[in-house]
Amino acid sequence: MTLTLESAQEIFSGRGLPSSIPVILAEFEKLSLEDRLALLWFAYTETGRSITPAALGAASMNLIERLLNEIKGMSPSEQTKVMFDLASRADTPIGRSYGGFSANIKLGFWYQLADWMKQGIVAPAPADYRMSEEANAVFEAIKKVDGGQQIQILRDIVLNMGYKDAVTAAAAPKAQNVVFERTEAPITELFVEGVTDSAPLAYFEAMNRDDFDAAIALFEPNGALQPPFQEPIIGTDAIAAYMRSEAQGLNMRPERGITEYSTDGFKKLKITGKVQTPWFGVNVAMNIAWRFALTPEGKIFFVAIDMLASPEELLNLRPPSYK
Ligand code: ECH
Repeated sequence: MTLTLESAQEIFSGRGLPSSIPVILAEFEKLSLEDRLALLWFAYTETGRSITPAALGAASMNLIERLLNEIKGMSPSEQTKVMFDLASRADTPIGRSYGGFSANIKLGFWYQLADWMKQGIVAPAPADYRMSEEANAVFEAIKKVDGGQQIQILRDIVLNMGYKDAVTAAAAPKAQNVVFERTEAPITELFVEGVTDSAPLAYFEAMNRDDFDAAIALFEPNGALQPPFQEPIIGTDAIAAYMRSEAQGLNMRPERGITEYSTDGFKKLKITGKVQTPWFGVNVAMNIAWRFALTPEGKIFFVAIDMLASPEELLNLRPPSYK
């Protein structure tokens, strides 16, 4: 039996705690628009996760400067309407532009608005707004998960805002990747307990240098990468494009791993560790698992990236029968 994409997706799966993120996101979707925006404001300003603005290369925001200035020049009620329209995914010119932004541009857009809201330049969240009971329950659930999961929730919500259809997606400008300037030296000379295979180690080192060509060279041509809560991205061209847009400036600190062998010569590795996003730098360490399938020649056939449900999961490497 040889490994397929479907069977690779199953490796080491079902051995961890289920994530509460999809549940929280589904509950969030049921809230009124007022509640959603208020909740985001509280989650962003009160959970104490601070964004490191230095990470955001000045050049990148030029791409949306016109749009941001347009919003800045609006009356407070028009500004509020823009935010409501984005949250409700309304078909408006701004909603369409936003729908075509890359992930980091969407985050940068809201980062700028949040900053202007704090300064009173853009209509702030009404200070006396009282969230519904349901919204409070979602907020409490968000407070209970760790920092890495909190920022993942914020990111998912921001990515799903705005108007999106096939036409908008196809017309989206391709070259609008945010350039993150590394504020800290990338992590090098990794020692990963229990892992001696060169492909995963070379993968982490290349990713920590933003050397995506080197990372891609480690994959099988029809290899696949599956980001957290997403479908796999198949083929080295698609993975390269994804990495250039989404994986810049990440610091990966894999800590330990286990290997399982298949009869067909494939190797399966599960490696856990921490990842920092340039948005939050050292302020937030995400607990991550990578599940690799390597071909008999040592190429990466598949890698899934999972956001772990709790820090204890970092040590949860043994198959159930070993416990
Ligand atoms: C305000 C109120 C009104 C509404 C809104 C507001 C603003 C909200 C703002 C939110 C900003 C949120 C941000 C979140 C950033 C999250 C980043 C995350 C990154 C995770 C990356 C991972 C990487 C994994 C990978 C690995 C690989 O090996 C391969 C590649 C890859 C308050 C105005 C909306 C401003 C900035 C969670 C896990 C490890 C798959 C990429």
